[in-house]
Amino acid sequence: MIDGSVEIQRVSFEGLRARLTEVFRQAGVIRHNAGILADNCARCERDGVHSHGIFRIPGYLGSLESGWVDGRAQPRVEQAGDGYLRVDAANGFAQPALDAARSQIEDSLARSGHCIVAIRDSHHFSALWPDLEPFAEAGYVGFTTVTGVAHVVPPGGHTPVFGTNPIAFATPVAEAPPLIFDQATSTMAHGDLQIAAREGKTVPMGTGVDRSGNASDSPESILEGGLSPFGGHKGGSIALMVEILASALTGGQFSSEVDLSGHPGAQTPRTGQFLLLIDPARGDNAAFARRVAGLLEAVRSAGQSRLPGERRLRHRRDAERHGIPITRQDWEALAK
Ligand code: NDP
Ligand code: PYC
Repeated sequence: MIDGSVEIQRVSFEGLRARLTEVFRQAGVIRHNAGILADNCARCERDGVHSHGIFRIPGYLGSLESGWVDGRAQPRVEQAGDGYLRVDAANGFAQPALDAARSQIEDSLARSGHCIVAIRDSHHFSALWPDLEPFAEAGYVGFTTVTGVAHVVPPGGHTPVFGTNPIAFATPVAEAPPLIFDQATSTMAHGDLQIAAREGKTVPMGTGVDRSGNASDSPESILEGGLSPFGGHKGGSIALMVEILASALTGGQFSSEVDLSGHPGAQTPRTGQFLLLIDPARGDNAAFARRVAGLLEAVRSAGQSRLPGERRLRHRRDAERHGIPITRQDWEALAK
């Protein structure tokens, strides 16, 4: 199909994952971890989360090629208490670190009905929903958050301190896919700001500030200055909480401590990730998923026409039927 001057083709999920696995392998990532990263990236592309799909490949490669992240890292999992795991990602990616803890997480959930996972010295460069979705499909409520590179100024400020610090929450819903929301705690994800700059667009006033702390609608100026937290001081407090959970509690670096300057091309944040998983049906609460379904129905009846995750799942259904749309240029670039 020709869309304007851009030629779009449809590729299968398996085809895209295989090509991405090869990309990570060529960049020196061990096979197991390459498969995990490729799967994650292909899921984002399939679900229309373009700010965290193949758009991110140059950033992954820049970090790998500059030696900033270790594609061969072997995570270490420590049982820190009942239902409490600490994971040292050893300067590798966060998703393989989470995978390394998976069997102990499942044991904790079966035994205690909850699990806290504190991952440190990890790089997370993707969306968070893929980390939670399998747990929510298995019946667990989940919350996760990560810190990033300091791109966000505190409320009223002029100097970036926080990362775009996303938070994601997932819950089972009776007779429906899990409900998952996954959002930056900044007005906009940094990836979307980069895309707006690339496309020559302006952004709404309030999105961020220029280098001097003045409000700006120019993505280029905000890239030099900083994004604002969403929702003024309330979002600022949530971004602060993320720094405390995903960095202070895990033992990872704060966003403001991440120094990419010695690694040209590196983009991935070397920080931490916090996860909390709970079995909601424990303690005679078997009605949980049914009650959540009822609550969502009330929200719809009250007039909310779009619930979080619905757009993403619509993209997924379309991709499952017709293939994942990708420009020929991107597809060929991945092959190189
Ligand atoms: P969006 O603002 O696009 O969406 C946030 C959430 O709200 C999604 O769950 C979305 O569902 C939902 N949503 C969007 N619009 C509506 C609406 N009108 N009504 C109801 N629900 C809605 O996300 P962000 O730009 O803040 O973040 C995008 C991605 O970037 C996230 O996946 C995040 O994890 C990732 N990110 C990762 C970072 C990292 O350090 N690794 C840092 C920052 C962001 P739906 O998906 O269905 O549209
Ligand atoms: O889009 O803000 C972002 C982001 C930072 C790290 C990964 N994604």
